[in-house]
Amino acid sequence: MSNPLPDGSRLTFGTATASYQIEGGPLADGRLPSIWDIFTGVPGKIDDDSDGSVACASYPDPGPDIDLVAGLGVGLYRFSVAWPRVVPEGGTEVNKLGLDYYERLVDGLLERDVTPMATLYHWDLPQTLEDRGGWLVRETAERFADYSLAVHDRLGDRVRLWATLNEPWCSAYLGYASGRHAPGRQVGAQAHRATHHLLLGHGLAAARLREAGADGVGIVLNLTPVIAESEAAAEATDGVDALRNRVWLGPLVDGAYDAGTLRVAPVLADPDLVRPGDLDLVRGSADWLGVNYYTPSRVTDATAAPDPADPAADADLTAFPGLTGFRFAPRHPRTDMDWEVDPDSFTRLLVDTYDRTGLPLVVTENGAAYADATVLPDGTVDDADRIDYLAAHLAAIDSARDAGADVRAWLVWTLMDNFEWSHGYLKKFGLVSVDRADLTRAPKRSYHWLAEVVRRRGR
Ligand code: IFM
Repeated sequence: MSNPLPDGSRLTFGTATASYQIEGGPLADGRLPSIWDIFTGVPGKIDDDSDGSVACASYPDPGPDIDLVAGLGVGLYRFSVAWPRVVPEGGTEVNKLGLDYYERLVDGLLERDVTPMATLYHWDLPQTLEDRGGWLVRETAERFADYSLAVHDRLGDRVRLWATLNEPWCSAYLGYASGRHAPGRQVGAQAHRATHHLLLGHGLAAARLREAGADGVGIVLNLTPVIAESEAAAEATDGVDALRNRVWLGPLVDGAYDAGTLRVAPVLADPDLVRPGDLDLVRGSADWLGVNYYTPSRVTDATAAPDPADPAADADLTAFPGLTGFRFAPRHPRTDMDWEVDPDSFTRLLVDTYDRTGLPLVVTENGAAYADATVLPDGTVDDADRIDYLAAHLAAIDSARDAGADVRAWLVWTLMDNFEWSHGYLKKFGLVSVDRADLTRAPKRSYHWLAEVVRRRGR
C-alpha cells in the first residue's frame, strides 16, 4: 500500500477540531460522561461557567461541518474520536452507535475528497476509568489500546492517518498537577505517573494498530522551544524543556528518559512504574510526529520581578512538579490567550524536532485566539490579526522546509469557534464564527484568506 502521509513535495493544507469541543450530545446514543462532563460541573472551573453539552452541536449530523471543510478546499481534516461514545464504560464493550457517527463523518469527508486524520484521544477520558485511577494507573493504558483497536476495526479501511494522543503534556500536567484541566486533580510529582502511562498507552495502541495493518500511526505533541531569559534560569530552563519536550521525545526516539528528565521527575526511574519493555514499545512507535505550536516558553529566574499587571507572567507554574525558582516571561505581541506571537521560534522548533527525530512532521495545530471585535457591514468578522498570525506562521513553515525540515502539512486550529476548555466559549480560535444563541456558522475573513491560499498554492 502507498504511504498514507502526503508526500511533502509541497505543503498540504488542512484544519482540525476535537470531539468534546464541538460535538455536544453528551448522553446521545449510549455515550456516558467523560472527565470533562464531570469537571465542567464543578463551580469555578470554567471561566464562563459553560460546558460542552451543546458545544457546536456537531453530533449527530456532521454534514454542515464537512461542507465548511470542503469549502476551504483543503486536503486534510483532523478530528478526534470520543472514547466515551465508543466504549462508554471504559472496558471492552463497544457501542456501535457511537462508531456510526464517525463512520458518517469519514464517509462524508472522503466523498468530498478530503483525507481524514483521526485522533484517538483528545482529553475526553471515560469518567468510569478516572474513577478507577485515570492516567495515574496502568490499566488505563491497556484499555486505551483496546478502544483504539475497536475504532480501527470499524474505520481502518477508510482512515489511514491515526494520531494516538493529543498533547499528553496537558493530560498529565494540567489534568493531574495544576488541576486546570479535567480531571482537576493536584497530585504533585505523582503526575509524572500519568506521563508514563500516556506514553505506554500510545505504545500499546500503536502496536495493536500496526498488527491490524495500520502504517500511518503518529502522536501529537505540544512541543515548545524553551528559551532561557536569564543566566540564573539555566537549570530551570533545562527542567522545563525536559517536561515539555524531552520526556516525550526521549522514549519515542531513544526508548529512554534522559538524565535531566530523571532529575526533575525521579519517579520515572521507579521500576514498578516503568517496567521492562515499556520504553522499547514506545521507541520507534511513530510513523510521523504531530507538532502543535502556538507560542514559545521563555523562562526567567523567580527573583526577576514579575509585572503585576501581566496575567501571563506566572501562568501554569504548578504544572511542573519538581521545578522551582523560575517564572515564565512571555514577550509582546500576544494573542487573546496572552500567548506570545513568535513565528521565528516555530521555524527553529520544526528544524530542531526534525533533526532530533528524523520523522516526517505534520503541524497538527497552529492558530490564534483573538477577540474578533471588528465586523464588516455584511456581518463578516474581519479578523485581520488572525490572518497576520497565520500568514507569519505559514511563512515560518516554509522557512523550516527550506532549511530541510520534512514538514508535510499545516492544519489550522480550528475550523470554528468552540469550547476552549477552562476558558469556555470566551476564547475564539475559529476560522468560522458560531453564534452561541442559534449555532449558525459564519465564515470569518480568515476562512476566505485560507481558501485563497489553498487555491493559489494547491491543497
Ligand atoms: O483548543 C486547544 C486544543 O484542544 C488543543 N491544543 C491547543 C488548543 C488551543 O488552546
